[in-house]
Amino acid sequence: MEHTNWYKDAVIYQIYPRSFKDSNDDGIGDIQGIISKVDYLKKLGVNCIWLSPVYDSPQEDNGYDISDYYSIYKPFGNIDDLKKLIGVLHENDIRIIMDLVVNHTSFKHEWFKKAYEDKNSKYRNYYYFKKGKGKNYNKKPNNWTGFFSESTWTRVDNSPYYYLHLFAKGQPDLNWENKEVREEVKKILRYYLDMGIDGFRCDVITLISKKQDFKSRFPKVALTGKDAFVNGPRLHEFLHELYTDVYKDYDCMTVGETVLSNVKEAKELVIPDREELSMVFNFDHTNVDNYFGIKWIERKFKLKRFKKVYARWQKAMYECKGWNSLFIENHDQRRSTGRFNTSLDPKYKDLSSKMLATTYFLMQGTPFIYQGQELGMTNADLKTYDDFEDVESKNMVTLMQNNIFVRPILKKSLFRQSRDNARTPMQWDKSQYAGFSSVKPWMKVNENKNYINAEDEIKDPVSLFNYYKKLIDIRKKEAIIKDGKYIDLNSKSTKVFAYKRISNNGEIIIISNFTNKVVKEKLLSKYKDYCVLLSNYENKDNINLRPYETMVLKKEKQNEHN
Ligand code: ISL
Ligand code: CA
Repeated sequence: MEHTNWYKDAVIYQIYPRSFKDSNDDGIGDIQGIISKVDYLKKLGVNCIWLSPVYDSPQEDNGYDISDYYSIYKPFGNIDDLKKLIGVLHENDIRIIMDLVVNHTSFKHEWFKKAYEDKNSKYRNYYYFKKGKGKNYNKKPNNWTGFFSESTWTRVDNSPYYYLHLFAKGQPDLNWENKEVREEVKKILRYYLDMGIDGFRCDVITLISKKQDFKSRFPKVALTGKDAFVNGPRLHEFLHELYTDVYKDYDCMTVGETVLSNVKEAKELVIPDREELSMVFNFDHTNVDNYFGIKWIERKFKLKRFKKVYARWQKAMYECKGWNSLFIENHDQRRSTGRFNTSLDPKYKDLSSKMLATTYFLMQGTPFIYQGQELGMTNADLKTYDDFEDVESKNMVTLMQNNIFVRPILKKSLFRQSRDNARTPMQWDKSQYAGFSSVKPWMKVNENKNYINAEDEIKDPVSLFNYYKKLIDIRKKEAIIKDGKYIDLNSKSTKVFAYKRISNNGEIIIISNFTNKVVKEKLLSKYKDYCVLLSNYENKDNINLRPYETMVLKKEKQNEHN
């Protein structure tokens, strides 16, 4: 099957089903709810959705813990609903990629249940069970720590054995060394591709291969053992195997969530000849406001650092002909409004959100929009520990309760960084539950639904929503955005982000003021003859940029002037 690389022309909208739209008044979003909003997606102009997990799951990690890959979590609907959704989307020329969570399953998966109960079951080898150390095996097999601030080992009741989980206890890691596990994964892939799914967002795909020594590693502040479980020795081999045995037969795409990978490692996953993944989803730019990639340790945002990260990734991907994703939000990140130097001040909120949107959207790669981002939705109003829903946040609370030394440092950053911030119900209108549901939703609706909601945004011609529509249009019209080379125009400026996209088709300039002050900018006079494709202010000045001003400029072809 020929691969058309359609994903290079895609604008992908991420749906977190639990919080998108409730169709049957139980307070939980569902697939029928998504179907009822396809016209909204169409209006926005996106041409692909990424559906966060809808599979059957005990929801310890909101679906990133799957107990049955072939059925749907009941409150979300059933397989027929999913088929209907695929059909309706396709009729509207919108593709759909699903979340593929195969680094781990849920501990309620049949495979794990059998493995846990019976040491001699063949499923034992689907996971990692290792004997503990010391007298009575009371010590864990090694000192690794996982992503949710706890040991990666949980003991099997009344047994010397422990099982490995890089995430929560309810998310045991699959043993990819076992060929049978890989065959199971291929079966899942084919099942959904044959159903009409257009591709997969591959959850924590850089963790699937582990160094097999299972030795303790030098202790780290977080993620001790990561050199043994990130970008492991057989990662490339496993991905290539999935490609040759499955992906190559479908015109599908794969986007790998490449946690903890640097540019060099990421490139190796997407160089087309290697036949592994279509694109990567990296976090270097979302780590600019923390230290050591640890989100709990806050670091002041510096524009120069932000630009440097983008320049590095843009250059690397262009040169290796790989492909990147462009995003500023997802279900694991706090909202971008109020982040990356943008402002929550009502005077500047919209202006600065448009500015950030323009800046990331027109680079090379496939842009993603996380639900509500197009409305300028803001962080959840989290006040007490009881407000947390997310397993990661709850684990942090336990950690703080057990360790008074870390408490003062972590408390503030927990509220600031909790993943719950991005998971509040979608704000459709001003009604009591924001049009998400007619009953009290599973998570509290943000009070600001009264002035941040889809209904108002759609009506207002200069809203953020309508601005995103224009950005999407520009991407559709201008081939330079897809193919052009990226050139940083003023890497030294601490206030202005400016870059050029250039190809045989011409050039496009993006200039953004990341401050709330007027800034003198030489580039304005340099490009004064270029025409303005889009801006968040009405008339352009050729000397100064106004607070959070952003513009997209294009050099007209010579003959177009005549
Ligand atoms: O959000 C994070 C921690 O603060 C990230 O490190 C996150 O855990 C990492 O990006 C992996 O995320 C993905 O896999 C997790 C799941 O909880 C996330 O929602 C998912 O996006 C385990 O499946
Ligand atoms: Ca529902």
